[in-house]
Amino acid sequence: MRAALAVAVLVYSAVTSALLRDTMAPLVIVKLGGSAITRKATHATLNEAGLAGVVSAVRAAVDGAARVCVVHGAGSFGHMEASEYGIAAGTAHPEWRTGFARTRQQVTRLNHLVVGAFLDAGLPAVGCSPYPATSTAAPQVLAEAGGAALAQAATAALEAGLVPVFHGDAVLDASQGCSILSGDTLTQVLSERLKPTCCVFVADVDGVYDRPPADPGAVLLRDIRVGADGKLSTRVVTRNDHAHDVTGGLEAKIAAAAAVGVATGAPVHVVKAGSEACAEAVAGSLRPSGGTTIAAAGAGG
Ligand code: IP8
Repeated sequence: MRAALAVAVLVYSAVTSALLRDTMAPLVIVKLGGSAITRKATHATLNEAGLAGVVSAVRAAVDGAARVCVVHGAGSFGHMEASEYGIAAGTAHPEWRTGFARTRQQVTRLNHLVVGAFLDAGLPAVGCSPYPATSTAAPQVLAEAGGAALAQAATAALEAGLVPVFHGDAVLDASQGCSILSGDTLTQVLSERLKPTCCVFVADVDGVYDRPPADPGAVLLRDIRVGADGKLSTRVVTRNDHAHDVTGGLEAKIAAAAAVGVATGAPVHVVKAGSEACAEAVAGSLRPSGGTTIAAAGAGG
């Protein structure tokens, strides 16, 4: 009887310490920008090197016991179709249904390729689509049930030891019939509900610059603080170089990153795919050696 009790105590403590270790492992939400994993100017073309850089960072982070939830944008898979049929603005186009379906075909095709790259690296990645479980109440505003469903799907996948891979999508919308739900909004909603250790936006440049990075004299901003009102501590001049981008370009991305920082209190890193800083950030570093860290004013670090 005493031996049985001792065994039970041993099993119980092994199980609780495993659970504790799992819940204490860093949780990182990684947004792969369309500009990092696709060639934005060429229709439906992957940026193989950019994707490979991110896949190896996630592989190393998972090997180091981090839990990683991935979200990716559409890049050259979907923005062009969404733009042609005006899907972000609703159902005014006479053939919006065709445009909605074609946009989804492209983003899910990209999701299939991204998941494939993770699987090839030995990671148990599972594609998770916002449509049809999720809809928006207004553009970029998730219906309450949709936000809860996404967070629940991500949590269940992570608890099962899987790597969920969400993507920006075309969704039905209560205010205008249909809309585009960007990967940045998804990242924001998942971060608010999952409270990650940190959030990482992977880009095709080293971080956020004070002006477009190709402009003479552009300076990389290592730290940006965000006030409770969403105002940034530093002025950032942006320019949208991609006419097809239906979700607002860099300005919208910085706003989403800032909102994540304010809502979660966690640092948000903007790093380049394949860089050392990318590997560090994806592994859960609070202060990677490069890139830009966006954090709420008053947050530690
Ligand atoms: O590239 C857009 O997601 P994003 C998804 O993260 C589309 O803005 C175009 C269907």
